[in-house]
Amino acid sequence: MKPLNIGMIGYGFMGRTHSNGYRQANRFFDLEYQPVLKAVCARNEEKAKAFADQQGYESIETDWRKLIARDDIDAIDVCTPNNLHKEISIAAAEAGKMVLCEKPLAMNVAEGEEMCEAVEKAGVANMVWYNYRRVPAVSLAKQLIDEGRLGQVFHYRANFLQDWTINADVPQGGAATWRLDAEAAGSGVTGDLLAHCIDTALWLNGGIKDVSAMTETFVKERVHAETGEKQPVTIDDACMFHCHFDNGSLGLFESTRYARGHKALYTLEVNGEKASLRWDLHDLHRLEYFDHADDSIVRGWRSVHVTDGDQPYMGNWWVPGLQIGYEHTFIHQVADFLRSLETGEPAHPNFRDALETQKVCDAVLASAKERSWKDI
Ligand code: SOE
Repeated sequence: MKPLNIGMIGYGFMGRTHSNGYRQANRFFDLEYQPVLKAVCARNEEKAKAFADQQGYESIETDWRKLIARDDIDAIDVCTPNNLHKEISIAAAEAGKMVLCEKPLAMNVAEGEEMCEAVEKAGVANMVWYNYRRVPAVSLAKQLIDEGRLGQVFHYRANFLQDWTINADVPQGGAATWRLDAEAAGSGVTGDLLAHCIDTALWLNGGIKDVSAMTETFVKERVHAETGEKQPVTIDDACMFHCHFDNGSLGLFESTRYARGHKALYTLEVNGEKASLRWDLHDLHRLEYFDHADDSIVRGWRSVHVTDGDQPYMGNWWVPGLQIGYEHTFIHQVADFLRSLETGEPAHPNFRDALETQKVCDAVLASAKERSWKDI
């Protein structure tokens, strides 16, 4: 086994999902490389220590530049708020480290371009954590589309619905609620939620040509968690857009944090000439599939329980019929990244792929602001 020494920066919810991925990948996939949890970095020493103890990191740092300078680190995992992605990723690449960056890639396209140039110039492996591609049912959707089973695609539809910011007392900023602060997040639901839908859509259905969008900010002012001051809210609380794909199909996307009753409902549907498919994160091991070629008297939506050994990733897990969950998407992403180091074939989505998603996000926000169609 070749060790791959990981240095993680940040220790929030995503830090836990990635750390679990690093620990589990070799237990279920036969791989040449084995991640070693070398160090975690956070400004607060006590919190970094507690995270290191719980997740199994060997050491801590409180200054990310020191972590990047360490000779015993091969790969930097950027799990910070979005406003630090660029600076850390570029510094890591310049130091010759591989970079795994949380989504969205950057605050905007200009930053994303600099990040792509840095990793490409340094020639370091890079990847962005758009994990939903690696839900087995979503990977199966990709396989069915690539096999041509849907025929010409007419419609692509996706939603990502949450309800956790309806209460106007939820603050913005700070460690727990930086996603509500445009200074730290860049945007609201567009970069946080729609970016997932866009990444999956580009992967399943190809490039997007142009977009027309609307956004809304329902709660206009919130207390900032760090200053205690009431400040205007400048993120988008909800965003909808429609678009043309390069393949001629029409896209319809919606995300919000104000859909009472929905906690993390990511759904997608693709309608083709010959067949349709749909998927729902709350029932993530199922792929719904309708094939018009079926005998008409039994034709209907099938609910495929994606747990069989010949379905994506499932041969590495339990026995047919026993399902897996959200955390496994990160384990799959680690396994695919480690495999890419063996084969020399880049893992996806890499920074360049994520820049395409960023372009769509920026165009969506510009379209909403200017109330006009935007080309990508
Ligand atoms: C926001 O609540 C969030 O945690 C996103 O930041 C994640 O990317 C998404 O997968 C779940 O929701």
